[in-house]
Amino acid sequence: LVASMTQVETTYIMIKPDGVQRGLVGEIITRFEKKGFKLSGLKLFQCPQDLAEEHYKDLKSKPFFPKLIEYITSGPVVCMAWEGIGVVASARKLIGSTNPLQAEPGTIRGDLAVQTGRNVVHGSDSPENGQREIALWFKESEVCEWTPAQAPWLI
Ligand code: FUP
Repeated sequence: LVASMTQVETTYIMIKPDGVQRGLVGEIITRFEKKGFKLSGLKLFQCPQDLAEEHYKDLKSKPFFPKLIEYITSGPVVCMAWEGIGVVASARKLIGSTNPLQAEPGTIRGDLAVQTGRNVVHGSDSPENGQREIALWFKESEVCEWTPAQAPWLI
């Protein structure tokens, strides 16, 4: 009943360079697939400086901003768009707290990371930011509209 009151949304999820370097791509994608969300965009991508700065523009005044940009541009990231009922908030739960030492076991950061500055994955914090970030990281032609060829158990 709660789910039926919740909107189908899209969120931007990104496996950060440490997640790629550590070979965690499959593990992280699997968690979103198993939960029941639908992948609608996916690419490995070397992020340029200006895109990293635009993505994190709200954090521009923070002391850690230069290090954050250096980290995000340090190697390829995996850009993903995921769709589903309440996916924005649910993905944040699957990901866990920003500081991996405070993230609950069972979450991606709780299971796989130890440092805030190396927290392996990003997830949009609102449906509006989900739309903004997908438009920022993907060309329109890179996002697929498709229907799973099975009974719609999840939506
Ligand atoms: P989150 O939404 O969990 O990704 O967290 P924020 O938007 O608050 O922060 C974005 C990124 O900035 C984090 F993933 C890591 C980095 N960060 C730091 O490096 N130091 C901090 O104190 C806070 C955030």
